[in-house]
Amino acid sequence: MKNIKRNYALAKERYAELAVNTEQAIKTLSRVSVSLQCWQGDDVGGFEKPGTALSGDGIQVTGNYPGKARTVEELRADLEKVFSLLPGRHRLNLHALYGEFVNKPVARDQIGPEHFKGWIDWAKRNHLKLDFNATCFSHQKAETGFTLSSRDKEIRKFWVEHVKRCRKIAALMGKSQNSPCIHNLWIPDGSKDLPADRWTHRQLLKESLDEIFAIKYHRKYLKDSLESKLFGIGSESYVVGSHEFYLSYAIKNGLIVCLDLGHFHPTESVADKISAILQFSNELLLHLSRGVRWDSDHVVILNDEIRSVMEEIVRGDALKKVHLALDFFDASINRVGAWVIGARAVLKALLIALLEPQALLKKFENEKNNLTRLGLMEEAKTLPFGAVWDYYCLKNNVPAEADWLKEVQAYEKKVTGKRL
Ligand code: RNT
Ligand code: ZN
Repeated sequence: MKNIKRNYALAKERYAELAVNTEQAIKTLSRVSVSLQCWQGDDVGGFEKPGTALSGDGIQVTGNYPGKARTVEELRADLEKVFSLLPGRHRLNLHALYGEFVNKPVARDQIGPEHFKGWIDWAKRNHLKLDFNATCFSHQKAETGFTLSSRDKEIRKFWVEHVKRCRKIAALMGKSQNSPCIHNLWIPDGSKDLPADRWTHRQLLKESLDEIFAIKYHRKYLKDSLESKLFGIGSESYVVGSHEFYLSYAIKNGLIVCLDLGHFHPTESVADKISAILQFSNELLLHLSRGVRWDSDHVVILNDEIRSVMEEIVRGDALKKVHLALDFFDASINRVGAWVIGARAVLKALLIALLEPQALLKKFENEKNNLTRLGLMEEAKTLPFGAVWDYYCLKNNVPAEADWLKEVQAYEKKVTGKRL
């Protein structure tokens, strides 16, 4: 602890030489909330039917590390542990299949606020705000590979009703927490092999969305976002809700687009898209994830991609416009630990961006001094941000350095490791 304070004092001096105020960076960081995905705790299982796992249609979880949450109580306990290891105040992102359908299955086109009252109360007690997602996958009515864009009118009607109900639930959450709830919509619709007709499904999706969003809620309570994807398992050749589709739809209708870091070509930069989209939209949602080969949902780590995304947000002074949410699920390692690694990596990346000698970099750029600009960018990579991070953790009474690992291990011994 003595070292943490001493290291911080030295780092603070070093940053000051580059016109960076570490105290200000810490203050800004402490005001940012990241929305944590409930689905990391049980491999996107949910509570519709106890013991069911994510079934195909577009996303997949691999691994069978013991200790996954099996009940609402277990999931909440795990989340409380995770939040206790993160500096700052954050949010919880729920999926519709996580409602409390205790002992009586409820059809997705029948769900209502009553199934989420427990979550709302729990969130209040834990000073957390909620976000929400319709669940248009892991369902018999999604098995053909099409939901909102299905050619079958009955199937479409079912999913339209589901999403309508989800938005209603989300708006209620927003109202009761005094902070808008973001409702994000991702659907798995697409096809494995070459379609002969790419047009009809997109037209049907547009019609379904028009019906869904005809119902208006105050933005104080609900903000709607749409998430595209490049391809999925079983939708390799065609995805109805592509980036162009949703970007166009969102801009035209005043909705928010959600960019998932794992949903683009590997050489495409999501960081570069932020300043483009925000010229035409007031807000953006990011699903922070890590694509590896075919999987778009590996645990987030402090890599170049996440760092450049945070840099872009900070350089554009866009922290109020960009909503940050985690989206990964890994069943092959301790799930609580995976959550913590991803969430802490995001906060670290943001801190590093806040500590960037931005004023100097922009000055050199204006002076066309490109060698110094590049040189300083290189030097900035080895500045002592770790010392600032540890100090920030200490200040927030959460484990600094690698101490969170001990806590996760103790929790495994006492709790998750005992789940059979
Ligand atoms: C799937 C999307 C989507 C899901 C969650 C569970 O590829 O990324 O966001 O991960 O809705
Ligand atoms: Zn996502």
